[in-house]
Amino acid sequence: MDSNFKWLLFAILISLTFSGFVLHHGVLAESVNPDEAKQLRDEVRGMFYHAFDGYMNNAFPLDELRPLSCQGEDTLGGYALTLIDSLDTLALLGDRERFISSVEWIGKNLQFNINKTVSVFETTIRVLGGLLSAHLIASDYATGMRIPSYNNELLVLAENLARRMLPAFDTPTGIPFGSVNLMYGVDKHESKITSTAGGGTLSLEFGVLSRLTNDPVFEQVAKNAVRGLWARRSNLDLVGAHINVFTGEWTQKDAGIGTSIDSFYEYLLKAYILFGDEEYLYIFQEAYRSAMQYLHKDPWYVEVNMDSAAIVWPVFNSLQAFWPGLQVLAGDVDPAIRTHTAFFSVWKRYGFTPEGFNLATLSVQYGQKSYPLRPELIESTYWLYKATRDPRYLDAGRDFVASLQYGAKCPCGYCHITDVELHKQEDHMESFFLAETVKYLWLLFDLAVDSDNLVDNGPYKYIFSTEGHLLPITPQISLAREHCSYFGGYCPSNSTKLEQEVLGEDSSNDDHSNDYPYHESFPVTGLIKGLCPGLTHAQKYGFSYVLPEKTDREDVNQPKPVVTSSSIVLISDQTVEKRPQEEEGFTSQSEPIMTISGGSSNDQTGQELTLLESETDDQRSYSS
Ligand code: DMJ
Repeated sequence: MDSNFKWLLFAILISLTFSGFVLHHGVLAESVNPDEAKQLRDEVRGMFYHAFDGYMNNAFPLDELRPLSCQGEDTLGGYALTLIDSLDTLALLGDRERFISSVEWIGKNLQFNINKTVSVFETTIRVLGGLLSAHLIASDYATGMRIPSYNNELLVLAENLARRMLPAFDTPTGIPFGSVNLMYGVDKHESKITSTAGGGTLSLEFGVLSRLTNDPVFEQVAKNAVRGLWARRSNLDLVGAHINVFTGEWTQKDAGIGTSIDSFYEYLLKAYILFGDEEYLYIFQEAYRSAMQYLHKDPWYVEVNMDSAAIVWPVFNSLQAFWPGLQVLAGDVDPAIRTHTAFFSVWKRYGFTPEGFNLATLSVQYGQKSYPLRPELIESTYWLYKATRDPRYLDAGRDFVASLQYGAKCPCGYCHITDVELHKQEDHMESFFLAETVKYLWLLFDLAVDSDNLVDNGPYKYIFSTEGHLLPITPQISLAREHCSYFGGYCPSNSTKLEQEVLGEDSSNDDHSNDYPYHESFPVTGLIKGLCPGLTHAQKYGFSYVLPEKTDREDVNQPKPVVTSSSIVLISDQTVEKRPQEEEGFTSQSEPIMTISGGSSNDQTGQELTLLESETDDQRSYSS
């Protein structure tokens, strides 16, 4: 069969699925109104406590709950994983009492000096991230959840844990081993193969830790890992799924936005927003453009060979569903809406999203029938509701609640669904159900009610880690002064002044040897933190803006850009002193302050549609 014809067939099948969704929607119940939104928010709160109390009463201090048999199991390191993952949800729900008692218990009882080999990725996103976000809440009056007796116990634990993971980064590529023993380091028999998500999703947690401890090592190793991966991208700017951390060879060359890669993309953009580090932005821009060019088959995404862009997997996998949420953060809302609609049509069809749904056969992918309580589609629903306030996202939220309540609720919590066609329950509840799934559902409805919560109406802007943990954009974490001056990044070195000089600080002491050495961390791309007043935005970023809005003034250096559908939105920092740009007509406070054209395209030129039907779950590994 001619490849163009195959592609046409594929496109027709996809549009049939899509139109099926639209028809289905015609018979939906009335849209969620404010009263119902409030009821749903309260119901979600009840869901949280059903699962949290179920865990505390039946499983704690083991890692996770077996919600059917009401028992516990150690699944990661044997350190009360679900409690750590739940801490900031407790704070978000305003449960002072349980937040305090949980933080105190962890501070007194947890220790990582244990002979356990753990996943670097899972330990970072669940445990390190959980500890750091709870620390930042418990130690800060502004959150309304400060614990008077708290004395940085969680930060000390976080640092201790991260140091135990550092040996994993000792590889020729800088990409860490997938697992590390918390007592003895990396075992000599440890596998050298790791996933792209596993090696490239550490920058938020490790970066925050560096900025809280003033020890740059954590931020540096995480960034080196990203560089190690990105340096091995293909000529198409795509990354594969698995790589050998010693040789740097890709052992699995399927490029995609889901399984094994997903949060690599997520952390590029979020690390930029949180830390103001433009190197991440540059990588994100290139990676995103390429993903939209080769992986996006509007509204779906496929997996392709990273070198040839030939389609190898025309499959929706449930981890892809975070992508529309990321696109909202990137300011690329239109494709996000279309993709969310398509992904949600899969949920509507089965009541849950299976791990894999084959876009060519329009059926559940063989061996990928389960729904392990994943949050991704709900997360994107929250972001799209936040961006559009379209009530259809509340309606989707109501469907999520109904499915979980009728299909997944079990005696002591919520059960995994082993088969979305049979709705069979399995005796397991991943900790991310409380860290993410319930959190995003609650936030969705709270947004429709009064948004009086830490995230939407709190003292800071928050970035969600990939595990849903709240990381505030505070001056200490985002190095707000660098944020102030990062508009000046990417300057020729002779026109650069370090921020201390620019901001009028005492620069008489030229000994910068004890400074936090961020300037060191840019040699690869030549990015420099500093201010070079003579450059336009386009020169600074290497991008052209679409139609900068005309102002009365002759200020060509800081044009106020026009939002395009393909853009990066920078979120302003509310906490810093007034910055020069505000005086020059920038939107301030909670409004996005500027956009950068990002470029997206949809290449549908005749690509090979190769179905690898024999590959099953057993042959592919998943990032959590
Ligand atoms: C979580 O651990 C994180 O969201 C991760 O990025 C992907 N897998 C699970 C949720 O599905």
